[in-house]
Amino acid sequence: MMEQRSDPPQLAMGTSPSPPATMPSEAEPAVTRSVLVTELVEKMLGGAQRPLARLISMVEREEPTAPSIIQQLYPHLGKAYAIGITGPPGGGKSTLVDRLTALLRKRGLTVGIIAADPSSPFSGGAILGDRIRMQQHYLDAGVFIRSMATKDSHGGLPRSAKDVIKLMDAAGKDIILVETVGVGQTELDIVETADTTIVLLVPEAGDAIQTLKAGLMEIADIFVVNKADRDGADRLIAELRLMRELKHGQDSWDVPIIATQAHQDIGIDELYTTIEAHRRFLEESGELHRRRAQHRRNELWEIIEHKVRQRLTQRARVDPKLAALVEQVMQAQVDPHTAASRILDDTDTVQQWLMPGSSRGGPLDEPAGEDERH
Ligand SMILES: Nc1nc2c(ncn2[C@@H]2O[C@H](COP(=O)(O)OP(=O)(O)OP(=O)(O)O)[C@@H](O)[C@H]2O)c(=O)[nH]1
Ligand SMILES: [Mg+2]
Repeated sequence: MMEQRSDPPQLAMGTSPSPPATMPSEAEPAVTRSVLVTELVEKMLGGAQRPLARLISMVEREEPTAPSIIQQLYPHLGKAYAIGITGPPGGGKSTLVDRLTALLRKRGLTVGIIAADPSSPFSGGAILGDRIRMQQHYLDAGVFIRSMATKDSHGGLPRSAKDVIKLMDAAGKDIILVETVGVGQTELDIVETADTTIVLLVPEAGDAIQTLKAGLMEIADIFVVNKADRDGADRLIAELRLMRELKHGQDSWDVPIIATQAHQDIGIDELYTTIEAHRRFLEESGELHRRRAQHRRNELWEIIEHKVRQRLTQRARVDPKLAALVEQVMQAQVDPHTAASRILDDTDTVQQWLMPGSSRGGPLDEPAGEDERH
């Protein structure tokens, strides 16, 4: 499709804070914006790439229209299959994603790629490297690539990644590949997001795995030992097998261990066959349905937590009483537990915080609020 060809910098856009020139301006009336959104969603559902890119940007920036975007595309979800690939920095995740994408395209499947880049000084370089590596896919209208900055320097997925997956799903992508750098706990994000989670390890990481192994077993649906051309690959595979033995019988899915050499395209076919087998296992056992239901429930709590926190921080900015309490905590004059109880026990504050529109007048014009704690 010409549209993507004329708009190649989608990867860079994901991490760039500056909106594309075609974005609605801040001053644009809400009605115009909602008409625009509906139009964009329709075009995106028809498979157009540029509206997809624009909607992703809106969702990523948490614009006021973001919830209505998701609401509109919600009936069109559920066809895509999401595969998460997590592992240490430089392990070969992007190379693997590139090779898997080539394989999927040969089989006539369309692909969405989300590359979560740690917000580190190196990420600029990683994005550039990925762009060069995945050049062939940038020219392919059946592939949509998006890079997103991660929550923190250790990796993990940005909160909006789940919505970006929804957008790609609604846009008709068959398979969505999500690459995240996993260091310790951050892999959990991907488990909460993907249908199949691949944990990629490399021989060099052998020792680090010792400390992580129990956790990794919980996370992985499939282990990939990439850079199998390097020394220590056999040892790593043996260690993983041993871990699996110990866990054997607890689950009906025995986590496969696949050796790959992504840069040489070795092992990719076997990996995809294994992914398909896992998908079949999830579908036939009803586990896919359960997993997705759980993900949706957790996502609901996440959204609520995020909003509650966001509103409270906003409120602390405009409510002098709350701001003063926060300051007292910062100065160690009040302990955080006492302060938290005081906030949560204050009916007026809680009401204003959870339902900002519930009373006339802003928090600052509400002199009655001054003596709410007596
Ligand atoms: N020897 C060897 N090198 C590989 C293999 N797979 C990938 N590489 C190389 O490893 C380097 C890092 O690969 P990437 O695909 O960028 O790794 P990544 O995990 O995406 O890295 P980050 O996204 O920066 O964390 C590149 O130079 C690849 O060519 C492999 O199987 N064997
Ligand atoms: Mg990468």
